[in-house]
Amino acid sequence: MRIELVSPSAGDSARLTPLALATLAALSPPDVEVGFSDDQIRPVDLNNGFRGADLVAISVMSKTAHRAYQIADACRAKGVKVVLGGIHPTVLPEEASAHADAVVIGEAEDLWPRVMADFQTGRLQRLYRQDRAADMNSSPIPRREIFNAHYRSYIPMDVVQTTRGCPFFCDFCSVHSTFGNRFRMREMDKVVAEIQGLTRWGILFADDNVIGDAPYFRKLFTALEPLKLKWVGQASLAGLDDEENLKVLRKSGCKGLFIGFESLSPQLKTIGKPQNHPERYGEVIRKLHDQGIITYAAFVFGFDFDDPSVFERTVEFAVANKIIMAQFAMLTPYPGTRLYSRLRAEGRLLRDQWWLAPNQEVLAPHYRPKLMEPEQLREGWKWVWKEFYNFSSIRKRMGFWPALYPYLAYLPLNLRQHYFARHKIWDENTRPRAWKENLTKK
Ligand code: B12
Ligand code: SF4
Repeated sequence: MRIELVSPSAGDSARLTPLALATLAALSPPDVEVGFSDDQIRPVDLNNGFRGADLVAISVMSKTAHRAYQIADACRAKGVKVVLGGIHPTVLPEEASAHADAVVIGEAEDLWPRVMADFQTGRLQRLYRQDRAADMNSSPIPRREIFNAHYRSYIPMDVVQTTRGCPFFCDFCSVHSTFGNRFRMREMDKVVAEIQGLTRWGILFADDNVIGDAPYFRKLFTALEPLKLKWVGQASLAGLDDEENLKVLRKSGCKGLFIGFESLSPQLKTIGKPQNHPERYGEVIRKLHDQGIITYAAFVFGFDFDDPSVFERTVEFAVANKIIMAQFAMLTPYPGTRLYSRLRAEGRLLRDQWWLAPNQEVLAPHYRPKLMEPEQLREGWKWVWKEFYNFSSIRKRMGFWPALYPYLAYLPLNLRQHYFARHKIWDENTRPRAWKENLTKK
């Protein structure tokens, strides 16, 4: 029997190996042959995909739902059975069910072995629902060899997860409602053993907040010190005031942290993010830079307290504080979030199921902001990308901070983002590069 694990694409995104699918591979019975397709790297041929597969399993985020359903429908038209799982089908199982033979609601650790057993005995069910949060220690070491065929196409980092869940309640986020509002940790020995077997240049920790449980984080990352890792991860501002955490970060080889600053407004608590204190952002950035850790800052535009002056203020702050990398997003009402329910109740959604639109990127925002028109939000967002990554601000942000080495290391990344800002954001050229390459080759 052969299964095909599929990562659908919705546009160019960071080329990182999808950990969920390596986990599914490891949870599959050993006698099952496992194939893997990454639609971003080699676009799935809808007329002729996955020959020889008995079952196709697709991992779906809201952003990739449209493409995932397209692939699923094409497979089913050819008589191949399809299972959908991941955050989007977990939140909207009925919608997903219209495109699948089975939908998995929740984490795979307990459910995937059941799906496989049922499929093998011809008793596949329509829905599989998790009845309790998975025990993180039941998660096997992911079978990363499924990525070997695309080895060179990925950023040379292995993706590792140490915790799931988040105790915060940001109202635009799906994590606390889907993965629970407390941290679930993996046993340290298991994490260390997994990392010892990795071969790529660095590691990206897929935890939502790698320093979230401070005692666990300190113990684990101190144990990792002898491995001389280079790693990046995501962290909440809540633990970055703590000097001890900063020291552990530096000593364990942390090179950069993706941090949800979200906004410079003091009204952040109204969206469930009281742990962020904008008046202290500058200090946190400086402290991280002093430890040689770059800040990859995430900002969101379009909150109810954002007026059109937000764009210029944010860029000014980011350049003045020498933020090396930043990501800017328009507020997006993901299904299953409090934000989605509220905007819907207020009659402010422009498209209830925006994720089903093939050109959702170009249509965004998908709701009516309070203090500006939707077009102002879109134009302001585009302007920010262009402004932050233009050559003049790259020069101002990087200088020779704090030494020549980081300058050399991060300049190419900024130049790449300069290209991204101009072609993907400004010119609205949103289709994945590989799709075009494929068309030209034909
Ligand atoms: C790492 C990560 C990324 C990486 C992805 C790397 C990669 N290739 O996998 C990068 C940085 C590229 C990324 C990008 C984005 N991300 Co992201 N990301 C995450 C993060 C932090 C962890 C995901 C992860 O790897 N988890 C580890 C694996 C093992 O767990 P898992 O994926 O949840 O899978 C488990 C189950 O869901 C299930 N499962 C998953 N797939 C399948 C499939 C089948 C068939 C089955 C049976 C089960 C199953 O089983 C797995 C094991 O239990 C999550 C937050 C989170 N906690 O989930 C956000 C998250 C998934 N991202 C999110 C978003 C919004 C984005 C972006 C749109 C951001 C942006 N503005 O660009 C982009 C979209 C990328 C794209 N594809 O176009 C949202 C998605 C919300 C939604 N409703 O879709 C999340 C939930 C964050 C949030 N705060 O809400 N992301
Ligand atoms: S801190 Fe991050 S993961 Fe936790 S709820 Fe807020 S945005 Fe989501």
